[in-house]
Amino acid sequence: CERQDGRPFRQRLLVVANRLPVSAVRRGEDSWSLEISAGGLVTALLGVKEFETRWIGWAGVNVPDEIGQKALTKALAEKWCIPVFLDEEIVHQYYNGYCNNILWPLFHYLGLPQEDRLATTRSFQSQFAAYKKANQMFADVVNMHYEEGDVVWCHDYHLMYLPECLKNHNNNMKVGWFLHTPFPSSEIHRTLPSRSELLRSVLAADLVGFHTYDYARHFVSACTRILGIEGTPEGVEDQGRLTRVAAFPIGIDSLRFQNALLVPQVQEHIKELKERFSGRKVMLGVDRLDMIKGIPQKILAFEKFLEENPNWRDKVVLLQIAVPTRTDVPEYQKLTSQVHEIVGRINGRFGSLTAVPIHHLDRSLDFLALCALYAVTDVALVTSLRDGMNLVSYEFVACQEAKKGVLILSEFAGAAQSLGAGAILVNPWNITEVANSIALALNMSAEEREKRHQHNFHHVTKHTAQEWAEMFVSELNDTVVEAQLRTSK
Ligand code: ADQ
Repeated sequence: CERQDGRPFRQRLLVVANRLPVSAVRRGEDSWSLEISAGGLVTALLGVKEFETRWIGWAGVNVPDEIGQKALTKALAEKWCIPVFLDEEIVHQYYNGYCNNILWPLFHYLGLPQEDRLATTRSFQSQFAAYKKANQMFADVVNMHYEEGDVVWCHDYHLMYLPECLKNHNNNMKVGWFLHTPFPSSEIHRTLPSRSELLRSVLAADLVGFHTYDYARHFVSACTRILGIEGTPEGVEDQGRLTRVAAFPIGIDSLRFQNALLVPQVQEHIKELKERFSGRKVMLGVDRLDMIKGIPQKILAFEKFLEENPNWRDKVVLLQIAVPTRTDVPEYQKLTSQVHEIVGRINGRFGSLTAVPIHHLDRSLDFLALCALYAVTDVALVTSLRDGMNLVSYEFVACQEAKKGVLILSEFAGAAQSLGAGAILVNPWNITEVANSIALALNMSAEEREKRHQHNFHHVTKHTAQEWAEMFVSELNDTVVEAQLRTSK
């Protein structure tokens, strides 16, 4: 298919997410420096060559003045990014408030905020109003840049009100929405005061996607029970209009990880790590320091393992790399202190003058250092209490062709549905079960490890991030064509 000027036609994909895939730092009144932050979504979409992708989102900085906004808009355009400017008050109410304090814990089964119920109810209303206002601001930017034939792909719980805002403006727009977190059971979702409004808004999209079939099922049940409308094998149907609902499990760019292991600097680092931990098995945890990741539970299980297996005490080390997030929130500060306290106690109990059983780092590692760590690991521990998918488990598998290490994986991570046959699945709340699984993993025969690894490696290398993005967008295109055929009949 060609344009009139003879250039090949590539459909434009407008990816709308709360944050742009760049970090912006102001260098002067009208100058900015930008750094690409390569998260899973960016690498997924970089690999998709059949679309011309534009990103729309918040740059993560407050830019109150027009000169700064103009300069940032210009700088971002070179990275195919379009900013949405949010002021501090909106960010506080919409992002810190409604998104992170209400939707994030609720979707991970941690419930609504408990303290001072009346105050919460009052702030709930203003936070929801700010959420809707912010979503409308995203919609205004999309509308300004939309061209006929574009595909608009909205991402995550920050933008549940966006599909409705977009369709109200232009009902012919092709709109998809994908949730990166779990969608909880309808019994949990129904506790949310704005439960119906959010569901109705998401249903304005043409295609709604989740990581797993279970999350899609929970969403359809919530629509049936809360809105009283019908679920069908394809999705949800309301007054003759179908919203397609389906599972699209995300993947990673596995080749990027495999190739990184060939870089001389990484090989050198692997050699150093092997020497540093020689004679000991390496266990690894890599998480954002968030309640949902089950870090205290993981460390307590490791303590129980050391208690019950004295012969392993000087033969194993747990490396826990935890990137701090939301450091200004008291609950997260409490979590950090709790983790430090448990680690200190265990190192005091089981350490010696020359070695400690747990190395805990409160920081992010760069990509190549992370790959080297994955490669030298014997056992990876992912103990999320709930997790939409969990890409760390995929990244570990991608880096294990040589070692064929064991993955211990929470049954409450979406990844349990794809990597379950190769991993040891655990209930992270059951400390004894996790401790026993550590023993099982460390004592596993080479044949068993090989068999389990091959299963997972096949999955991770076959179902990539690029495939995920292509499948979602092509399903969205097909859904819209089918809907047009249905209405023209
Ligand atoms: P996250 O909750 O951020 O993502 P995850 O899927 O594990 O969780 O992705 C984290 C990413 O950050 C990985 O690429 C990992 O390498 C990186 N990372 C984590 N800790 C790090 C550290 N200490 N140093 C360097 N890098 C680190 C959300 C959902 C997930 C879902 C993804 C994608 O919560 O469930 O899998 O989106 O949809």
